[in-house]
Amino acid sequence: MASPPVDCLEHARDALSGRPASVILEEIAAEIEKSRTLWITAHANPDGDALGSAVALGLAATAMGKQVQVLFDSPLPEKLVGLVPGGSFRRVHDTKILLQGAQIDLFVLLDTSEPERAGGIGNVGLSRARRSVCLDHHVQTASREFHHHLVVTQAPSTGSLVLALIGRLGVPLNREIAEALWTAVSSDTGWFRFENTGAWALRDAARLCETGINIPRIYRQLYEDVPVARMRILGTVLAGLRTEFDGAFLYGITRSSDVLAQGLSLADLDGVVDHLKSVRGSKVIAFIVETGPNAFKVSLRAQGGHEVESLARKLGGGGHAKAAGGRFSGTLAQLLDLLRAEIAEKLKGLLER
Ligand SMILES: [Mn+2]
Repeated sequence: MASPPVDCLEHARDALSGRPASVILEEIAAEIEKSRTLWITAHANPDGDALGSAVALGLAATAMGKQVQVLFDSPLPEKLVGLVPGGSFRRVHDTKILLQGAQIDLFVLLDTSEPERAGGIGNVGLSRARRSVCLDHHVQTASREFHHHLVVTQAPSTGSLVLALIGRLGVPLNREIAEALWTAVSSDTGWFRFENTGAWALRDAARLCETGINIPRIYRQLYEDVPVARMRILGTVLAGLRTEFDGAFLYGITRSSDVLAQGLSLADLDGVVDHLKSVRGSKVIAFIVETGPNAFKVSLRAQGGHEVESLARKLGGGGHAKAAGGRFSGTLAQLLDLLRAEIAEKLKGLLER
């Protein structure tokens, strides 16, 4: 029997080109070394991986004497903002402002390889920068607009790629960089519980831990310290859970108007879908948020041999095999019919057995 592939960057390949990931990482490191001015961003509505990766690389490049701006043009959840140093990123309210001034040397896009997923900054960055790179770990749909792109789908997080990159840049890990990267790796692995938790994620964890970061503080900030209103919303979602296909398809629904009425934002719903995953027998899990009349946001999770990335893609979204999401315009009945049809197809092999 063949032994499983070693779970590390050195054995990984870029999903698009098939070239060794470590070679491309060297090229990206060289690109950063020769740049003086950098813009760094990640996908819109940043999660822990997007924010943590961008801030960590920003801090490292700043330590190298570069002029760095870490930019986001969408609001950031307060929870996450508390995990990175004040002033380590900038919220851009109007991306037109970025079109003024001199060109920059390098644009870095993280945790997505599709510039349009970074809001306005993606395309503005590409047009303003002489050179561009992206590092990502989502199922590849990468355009070839970048001078260097690295998409490693088996990487537990983009933060894991950034950690390796910072190593190649020769920047010593300090506590601030390590905390940002811990935020990245731990949030994408669900605090080292999801299927992307393996030797790679745990080696990263050990390395970051050695800098003396305060892990319980980050845990409390990420997963606890929630407003009681979120618990109430979660309660209504749980009370309304539905199952179909003998429990293999599990879904919960809420309305954004209910969430906002409780003084919460949609970002406060992060993690709810992962909670639903714990139900016995569930294989495909959907958390549906009605965001407006005939408009829905759908978060998807898969267990065991199943995947939801292709389903998310049909909803105009994407993600990972086991965790993905998209949006739907139409009635709830139409959305559920679409999900049922897709899930019936996915479960067919299993049910026939
Ligand atoms: Mn990620």
